[in-house]
Amino acid sequence: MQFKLEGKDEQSKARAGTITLDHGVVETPIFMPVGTVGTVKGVHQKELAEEINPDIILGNTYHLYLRPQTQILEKAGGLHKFMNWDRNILTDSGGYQVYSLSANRKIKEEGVKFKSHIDGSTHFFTPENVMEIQRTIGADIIMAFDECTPYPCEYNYAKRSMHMTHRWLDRCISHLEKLPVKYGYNQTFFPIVQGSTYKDLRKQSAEYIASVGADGNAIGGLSVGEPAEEMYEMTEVVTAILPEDKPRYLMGVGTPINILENIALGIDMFDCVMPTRNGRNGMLFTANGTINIKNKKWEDNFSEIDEMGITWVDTAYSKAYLRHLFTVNEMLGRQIATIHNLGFYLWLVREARKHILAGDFASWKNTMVRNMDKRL
Ligand code: PRF
Repeated sequence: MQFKLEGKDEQSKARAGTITLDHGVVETPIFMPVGTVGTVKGVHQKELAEEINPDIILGNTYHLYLRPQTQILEKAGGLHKFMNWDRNILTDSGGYQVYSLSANRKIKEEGVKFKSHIDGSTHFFTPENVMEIQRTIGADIIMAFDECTPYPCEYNYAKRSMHMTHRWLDRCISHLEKLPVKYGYNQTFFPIVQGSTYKDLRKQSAEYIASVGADGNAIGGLSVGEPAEEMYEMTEVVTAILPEDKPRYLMGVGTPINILENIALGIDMFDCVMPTRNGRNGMLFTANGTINIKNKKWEDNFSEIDEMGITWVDTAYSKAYLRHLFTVNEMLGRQIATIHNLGFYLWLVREARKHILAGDFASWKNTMVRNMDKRL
């Protein structure tokens, strides 16, 4: 993997770069659509590639391990082939899903014992087997196995957990070295900074993570319910320590405003279920604020979904029609809203990149944040 910095904003810490991976070049800042279980929900791969056009998408180890299960992915020749996606994929390690989804989990030094959210069956994740699973899934970027602490989190718990995440990181690295790649292309590995909302822990964790010298670094444990200001403070502390010449990935963030603010703090990569999940619930993100398309006020509004026309659905359908589809619970409504939202998120990060390269990111960002902070 290669990261090239192409431009830096002078009034903020925003950067524009390129990450070169074996399934293509990723222009940063990037938003990675979430394809949890081998599909970006509701969007055909053709539409995803041609209309939304992300250089990389995300998959989840936790979900793919449970279904279709790793042996099926191995027989398929890896996730890219299985799902017919020939661009880059990043897999999250399960270090978050196991805490947010599974029942009766027990976290110990050895690993996490948990019950599947699907059938209640018992499973055990360790740093070692999570590396094996991610080798078999075959993503271009694979993530360390970590513990994402909840918010709020008591200091001593956060501290103990952070140290365990660091020990798990060492185990991930030494096990991964023993595991050859399976499908003929490289996989790069990103460690994850934890430390809850404590500045001293965040610093310590960032220093530890930086010291392992990975190709890229991630920040976890944020956007778990803390106020946005606290998230930005933590990002700032951590990006000051993580190396400049490696991409920085803020996991599970966030709203369009969160994304712009974190780009300004030096983050290069994002993922979040918000554009897809909220889209399925009828919430549309636009440059002028959010729309709840289920609202009665759109009943006879025959204007285009979004006059910006970022994706074809924006100008092909009216707000009234999309509202109707949600009212009668037609799946096309959820598909249209998903395409619109993902198109908007990708437009937003591409626009951020353009403004970083043009040298006027900070002022553009402030205007965008003001405009987007509305309900239409
Ligand atoms: N760890 C991992 N994945 C994540 C997170 C984390 O802390 C978060 C937190 N927002 C989202 N996804 N492994």
